[in-house]
Amino acid sequence: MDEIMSLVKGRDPEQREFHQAVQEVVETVKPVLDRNAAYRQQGVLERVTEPERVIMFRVPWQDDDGQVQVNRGFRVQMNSALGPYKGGLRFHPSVNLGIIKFLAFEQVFKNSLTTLAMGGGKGGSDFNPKGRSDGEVMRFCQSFMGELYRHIGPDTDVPAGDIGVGAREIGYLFGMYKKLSNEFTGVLTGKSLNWGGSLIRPEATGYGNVYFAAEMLETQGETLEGKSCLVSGSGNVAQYTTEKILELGGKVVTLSDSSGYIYDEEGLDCEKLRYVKELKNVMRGRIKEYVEKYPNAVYTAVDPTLDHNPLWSHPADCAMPCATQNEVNKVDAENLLQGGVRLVSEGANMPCTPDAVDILIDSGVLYAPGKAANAGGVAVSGLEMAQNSMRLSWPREEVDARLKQIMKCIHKTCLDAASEYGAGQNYLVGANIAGFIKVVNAMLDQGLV
Ligand code: NDP
Ligand code: 2IT
Repeated sequence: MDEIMSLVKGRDPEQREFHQAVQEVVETVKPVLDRNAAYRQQGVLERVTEPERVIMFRVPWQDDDGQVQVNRGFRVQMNSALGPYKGGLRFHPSVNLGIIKFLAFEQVFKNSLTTLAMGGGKGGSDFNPKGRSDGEVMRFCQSFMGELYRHIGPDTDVPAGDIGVGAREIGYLFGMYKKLSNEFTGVLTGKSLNWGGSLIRPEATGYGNVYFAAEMLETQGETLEGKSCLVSGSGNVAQYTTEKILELGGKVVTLSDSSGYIYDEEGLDCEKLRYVKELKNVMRGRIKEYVEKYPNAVYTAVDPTLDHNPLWSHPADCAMPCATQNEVNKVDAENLLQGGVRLVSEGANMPCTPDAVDILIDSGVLYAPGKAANAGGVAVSGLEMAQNSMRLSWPREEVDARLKQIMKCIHKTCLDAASEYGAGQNYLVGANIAGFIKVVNAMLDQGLV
């Protein structure tokens, strides 16, 4: 294990988030390698931690003042053992190769858990869409696709959204792909409904996260009814996590963005959530505006130099981090326990730091890692691909029922794998082991490629 970590770190010393994601998987799959000598002989860890292909490219575009801007584009095609590369695109100024590699690595095991035939990949850019006009976003997306189109395709690599990439960006990206390739195909998921999108795809990550949390609670004979929840973020995943919690009778008291968070002691309701969707998706505003509309709520600006985020200090039963990686650290985890939290389900990718995860699991919290809990998004992307191939679209109830079934199945798969390897109800161990075994067995079947 030390050998593989020093290999990975030695190759790319600056890619901290990638090391973090690899370390977690390598540690938890050790018993799998101990049981099967072929894995070690065939160098599966060395192979699975090295992307099949990395594409980096210049993205030049012109802003509204006529100034030339240059961003960097990425697509990491991590693993295609189970199907075409599949995974989102992130547009955020913090994006670099290490971040995209960590996300692509997580995606491989997540996609493996979904039961669908999808390999893993991820892409994006350090472009910051915040404050940019629709015209600027369109020109950026067109330039980005001007290079990306030659590397993707419905049977090769199918990107989707992630932070900073929603329905608007997918539309501009799709338009340019169609023009360049002269083909109308299911090359992207998260498309709008009237030209190839799937019902429930916008909702899928958040709904799936809550379905997974409900499954975990059911093992204790409990439900979400009456439970108070801390939710972070206010984008796609946070909005639909909130919507499903409310539908199941739970209470959501916080939402956030990168500047701060709101605490609404009365809890959000459908009307307040409708306002948040309008504020974030249409007006593209900030979460602090919530308290102007609902003055009983309190906004707290978060000082990034603080050693913790006060959002996680409020008393609650459940926490669903839905913003970004490493947003819950050791101090936050201690504060969650102090506040009575008994369930943490990761809507975001790797939102808890490794020491936070240890604290939560050691104290018996029901903890669901992102690669299991947020797999509903990519699962419904897989269902969008299936519908596109058939040139048919399924009704809302059918997609939702399939999503629910897939989340139930992932939950069971995690528990079965954890129990087979003597890890009790440890969902982290279960998700990593089950996701890993399926991928590496497919790799071994397909030879050294
Ligand atoms: P959105 O862009 O819709 O929303 C992101 C939210 O997180 C915003 O509220 C944003 O605030 C906040 N945020 C982003 N970066 C930071 C940061 N550095 N610090 C604090 N807050 C931040 O993205 P999504 O909701 O789609 O994605 C959220 C998370 O869920 C990500 O980890 C993503 O990888 C993961 N995910 C998304 C899936 C999907 O289908 N969309 C599927 C599975 C996982 P601000 O406006 O200030 O930037
Ligand atoms: O992290 C993720 O799973 C996503 N951003 C969704 C990927 C997808 O292809 O739908």
